[in-house]
Amino acid sequence: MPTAHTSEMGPLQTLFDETIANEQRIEPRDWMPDGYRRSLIRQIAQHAHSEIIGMQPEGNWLTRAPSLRRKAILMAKVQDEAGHGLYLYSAAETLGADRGDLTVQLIEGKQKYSSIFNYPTLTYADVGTIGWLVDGAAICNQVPLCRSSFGPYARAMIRVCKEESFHQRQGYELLMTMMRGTDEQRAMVQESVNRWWWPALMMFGPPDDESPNTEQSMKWGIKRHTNDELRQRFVDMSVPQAEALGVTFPDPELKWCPRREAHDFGEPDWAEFMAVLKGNGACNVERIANRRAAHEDGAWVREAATAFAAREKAAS
Ligand code: BYC
Repeated sequence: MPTAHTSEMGPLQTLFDETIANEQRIEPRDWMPDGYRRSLIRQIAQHAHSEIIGMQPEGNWLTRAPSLRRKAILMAKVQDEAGHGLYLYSAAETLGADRGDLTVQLIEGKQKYSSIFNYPTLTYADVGTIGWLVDGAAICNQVPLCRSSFGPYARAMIRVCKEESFHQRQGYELLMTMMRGTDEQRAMVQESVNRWWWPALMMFGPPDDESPNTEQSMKWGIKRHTNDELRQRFVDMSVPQAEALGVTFPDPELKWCPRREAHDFGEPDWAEFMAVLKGNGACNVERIANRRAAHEDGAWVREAATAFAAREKAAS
């Protein structure tokens, strides 16, 4: 027996379902189920937080870049990540979320950000490896999100993906340059790849049978592929790139499977993944402390901007 609420929403729900089935976009003013709105805010906020927190591991090397050219490239990249965070917070705002609230939820540990940014950057090779593997994984995950059913999210992803492709190529070029250098530089690249490979695979989320959100998100067209499908795609895409670079991945089970026409590979350490999600990774505490300090130190800027906007409004 439908409740008064569902029968009231019936025609709107039907229109929503048809829009999704016809691969058209849901826009902010359209009616949408509460669960769709909540799930989008959850994913978009987590994505925005990842971009902002993701500035820290690479930002760590800005003052120690090996040349002016590398410094300029890295500054531009880190700045791009800030821009991505801002587009994404704006997309979340079109769903009724408040940017200030989202930031508070992040610094109070109530909303997640990508596990990958809780690992330390120990050498300059990590800047290259993050570009190649972390931005590479991000592209693999985010290109399908350009077809996400929610308009503002999908449109934000188009620009983000264009910029991420640049990031990936700069990382690969940095590593290629190091691989053409000394034995010590080559060893530095291999050591860095060894540390980042497994965390990069974890970026795609838990295995499908342990992913509570995937099924519904796929039905709603928010996600277009499952976590395992994208992880497989990333492995297949990365193997020839590693060969061209002259590095190996730290996985003895990694090999081509002619039957599946894909690579077999080992299982990431899911216990480590869960520990990082619970706040126990190497850098969780530091990342949040830095973000909190930046937020508190920036209070005067927000106050000044608000006062200025109010004065301009009063004068007009
Ligand atoms: N890290 O049911 P599941 C970047 C959470 S930015 C932390 O599979 P879903 C870059 C998940 O949120 C990279 N948490 O979830 C930036 C869920 O928890 P809640 C960020 C993770 O949403 C700067 C629970 O685990 N990219 O690349 O269907 C420099 C169960 O998971 C992770 C995005 O955010 C993780 N790795 O799928 C360079 C892309 N994985 O919320 C690069 C957009 C899962 O239920 N997001 N969790 O408490 C997505 O595509 C999806 O949200 C995910 C997860 C594939 C990440």
